[in-house]
Amino acid sequence: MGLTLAQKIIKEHLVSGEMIPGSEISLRIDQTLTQDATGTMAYLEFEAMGVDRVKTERSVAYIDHNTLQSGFENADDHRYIQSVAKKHGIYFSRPGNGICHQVHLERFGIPGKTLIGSDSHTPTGGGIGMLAFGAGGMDVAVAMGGGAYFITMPKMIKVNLTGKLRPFVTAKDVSLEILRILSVKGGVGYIIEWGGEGIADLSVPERATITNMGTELGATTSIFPSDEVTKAFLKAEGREADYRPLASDPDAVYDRVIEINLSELKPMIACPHSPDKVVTVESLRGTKVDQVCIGSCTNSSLWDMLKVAALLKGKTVDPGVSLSISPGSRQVLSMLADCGALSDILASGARVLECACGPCIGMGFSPNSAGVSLRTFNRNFEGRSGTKDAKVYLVSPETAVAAALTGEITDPTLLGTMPAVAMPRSFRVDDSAILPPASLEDAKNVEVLRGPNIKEFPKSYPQTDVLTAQVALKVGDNITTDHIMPAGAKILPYRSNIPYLSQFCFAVCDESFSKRAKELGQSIVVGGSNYGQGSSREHAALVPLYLGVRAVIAKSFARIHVANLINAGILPLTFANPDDYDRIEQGDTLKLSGVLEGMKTGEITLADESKGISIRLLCAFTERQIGILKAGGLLAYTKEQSK
Ligand code: MIC
Ligand code: SF4
Repeated sequence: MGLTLAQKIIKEHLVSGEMIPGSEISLRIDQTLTQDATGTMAYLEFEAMGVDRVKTERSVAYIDHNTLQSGFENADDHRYIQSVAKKHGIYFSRPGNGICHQVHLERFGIPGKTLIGSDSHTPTGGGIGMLAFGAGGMDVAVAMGGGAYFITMPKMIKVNLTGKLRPFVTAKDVSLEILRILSVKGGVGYIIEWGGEGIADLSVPERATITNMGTELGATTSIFPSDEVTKAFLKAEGREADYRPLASDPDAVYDRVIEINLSELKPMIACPHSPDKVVTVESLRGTKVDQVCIGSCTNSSLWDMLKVAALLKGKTVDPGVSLSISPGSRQVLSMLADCGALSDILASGARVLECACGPCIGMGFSPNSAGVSLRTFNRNFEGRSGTKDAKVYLVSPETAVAAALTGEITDPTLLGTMPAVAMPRSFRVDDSAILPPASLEDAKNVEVLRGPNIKEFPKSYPQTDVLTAQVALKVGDNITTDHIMPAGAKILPYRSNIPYLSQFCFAVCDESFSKRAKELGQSIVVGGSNYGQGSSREHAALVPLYLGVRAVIAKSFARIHVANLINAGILPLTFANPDDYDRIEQGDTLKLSGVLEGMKTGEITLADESKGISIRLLCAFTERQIGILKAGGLLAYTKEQSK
């Protein structure tokens, strides 16, 4: 039986386990990336492991999230990351150089390699044929130290593309279409491989838009083959030597095959507040728009920006709309400047922001009260923009421009003829904003610079056999890590200050949670299905840990978050009968007993002492995970193991 492309790369990198879907495997990791919002914590964890120099082929630290310096915190954290990178063998991409995923694709991504990044959109690398995963900072720290990365062996979905995209219909519309088909839960437990004759016309940045948003499906990762298109992209980056053709075997077997005919696709739009609430743009025609934001790791490539510039050329943004454009990297921005496209953008009245995440993570550009914002980003979770009652829609760059010019949601095909856009054959390569690490010899003298914003890591708790605690919070389905630990300009600077962050934990759902959890001392959170979807931020586990959350009981969990809970030593359990979710109320006192044995047998009984009922809970931990939970988290476990 033939193998899929992902299975081939897994096989090449397999350290332990068997490639049987559902069982735990571990992989050798060739490359890692971090960004600044998760990086500070990841490098503190790396330092705690006591490894001198990274053991990966390439590790890169990017600064792209916390670029608004309204106090010393971000600047201090950036200095810390820069110095720690220099000392330990990590490349450092300076602020302004671009969004991690865009720059990594341009300068470091290599087909067939494995990559993990402390950011959930790391699967962007799948656009170039990498097997790339989003992970918690602690897992990235372990990989930098030479440790393997553990995942559950996924099943395989193949998406077969036929036909050809029509003008004004884009890769983003393909992403939205697959979200419409599969929902934000539909990819959980799967790797999504894209193939079929339709991929031949998709450039690497377009493929990367699609693999980027595979994250919103909950997929383990997404990947495209490495072919002539990949080769041309690498050549344009002056990296043809990194090319390697890769494809799945003709007789590879998939668990599910989905067909999409590109010729039939229409411009699509995701409505508030979930990336899978997808309808056609046409159906919302005429809705008034206050703000349009173009950029983010999903849609900020040169190809996207050149199309935007061509559509804006000679036109002016509607007076009722504020338009922001953030090119994904310095390479993209400088090439826009070189060819004059930047002038077309500026002349239209757009506000050009720096090459960073910016509005996507609420770092400025929050919409007006109850404002309608159309964004080319990948997430529109409630409150993420910084304005709680804003209505954020996700669209392609073409649909974004149509709204910016008309002031309302407009099907871009109504704009007339799509201007011809030519991509250069080679890109402007300037790596001066990527600082290489110190040599082994010099590294000894590099001082790691720590600012006062770096506070202690929260205390963790080895698992006990009995746990009695109150339900401090009960939440519904699809709770995102933006609910658990919000981001945004006001909070993000404190990603290395867990005590400060803890005030905002779950604030989107219940502002009194933080105080209540602290007063309870130890508590349990109850959730619905797909609990913890979205970001890879381990803060969504570390902050609850700090507040005394000892277990989360949910109908089901998102992949990265459940790994982060285990790494933090918090017990994730699921209901054997999902209807039992309805029987528990916030404030109930729950007693878990026989936990240590139950972690092995896979079943733990819970007594709801307030209701006088008992409920069956399930878990499926591997021996390693049991070891981590018993030790009180991955850091404690790693220390124990190295004794
Ligand atoms: C996001 O898009 O939510 C982020 C900010 O990039 C996160 C990482 C973080 O919370 O720092 C992600 O996607 O993992
Ligand atoms: Fe940055 Fe947004 Fe991409 Fe996250 S999704 S990495 S915040 S651009």
